[in-house]
Amino acid sequence: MNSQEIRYFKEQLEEKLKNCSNVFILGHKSPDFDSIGSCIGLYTITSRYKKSYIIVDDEPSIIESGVKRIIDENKGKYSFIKKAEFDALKNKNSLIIIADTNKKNMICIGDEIEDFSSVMIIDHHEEDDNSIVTNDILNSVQVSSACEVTTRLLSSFKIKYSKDVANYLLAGISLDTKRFKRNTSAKTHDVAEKLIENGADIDYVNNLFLEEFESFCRISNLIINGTIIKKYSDDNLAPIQVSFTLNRNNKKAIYLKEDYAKSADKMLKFYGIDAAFALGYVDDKTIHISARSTKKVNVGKIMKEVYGGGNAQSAGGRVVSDDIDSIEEKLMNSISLGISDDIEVMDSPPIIKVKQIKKEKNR
Ligand SMILES: [Mn+2]
Repeated sequence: MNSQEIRYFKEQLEEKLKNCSNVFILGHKSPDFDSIGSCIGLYTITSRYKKSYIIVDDEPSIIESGVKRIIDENKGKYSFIKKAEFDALKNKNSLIIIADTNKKNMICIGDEIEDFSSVMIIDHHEEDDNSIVTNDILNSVQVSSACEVTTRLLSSFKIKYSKDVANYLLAGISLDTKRFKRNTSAKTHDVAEKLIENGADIDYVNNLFLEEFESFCRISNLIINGTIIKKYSDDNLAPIQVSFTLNRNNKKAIYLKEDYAKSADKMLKFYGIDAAFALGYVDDKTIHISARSTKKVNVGKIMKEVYGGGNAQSAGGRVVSDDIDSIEEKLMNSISLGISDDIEVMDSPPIIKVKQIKKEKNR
């Protein structure tokens, strides 16, 4: 990506910013540091011209903690909106800018992107049949990250940005280069140098990574220390698999509310579970339950029975109790409520434990 391409794109962007009614910036689903950093960097440019919004439609409880911290720290500063708010604010003169992806299936607005005449993309990923068609795309797989491109755009606009913005952009580059170990060109270092000159702080970036790692450890610890998987069906070929995650080695252990949500989410994603429940304490007396499912099980119905509510695929609940076993039992006994009538619940379903690495006896 040479300077001429950056300059050309800058001119196109400037032109579109003058003519549009408002601006919507979005990255890919399940935002990472590169996605959120480039969105914020782009917002810094576009908000000087027109009212701008950043669309993040993911449920806050399952957004990775470092990214969530960036969003939470900036709630008042940038206009973060959900897809539903976008639907209310969009019009035919809106400018849509997509960062860190070029695929329709990776963005929360999906095929609706085709309804807009002004769509611009800043990316560093391969294009394919699912890519959004637009002339205004600044994309090269040679480039480290969307944040690298965004930083170059900021320089070409000669826009001064805050230390915070510099931090987020550096975090994005740091993530996608695995700390400057891959996809790193002289230009990447050049851009990083500019960010550091603008106040980016390596300690802040390292802390963001550390926070993500600590969250990963807590969630793994919760899952490994006591997830059981039950199968429900009268047809052994395709049983419905439901997981129950609870720290069985320390039932009084306290986790963050989002740890339960993320645990349930990970069970669906990595274990191919149809419905996942995670429960445990959020303080010394309150039990929190998070429930996630695919289309086969209505967890909202189940949670309505068990101290909570929600929709078919995402629900939760809270109860003050010192008897977590009975809460889990009630949950297990209510499963049939969320499973369609043509599937029977087996009398004594087999239980599988998520594998736990055995502790070495001799050290
Ligand atoms: Mn990226």
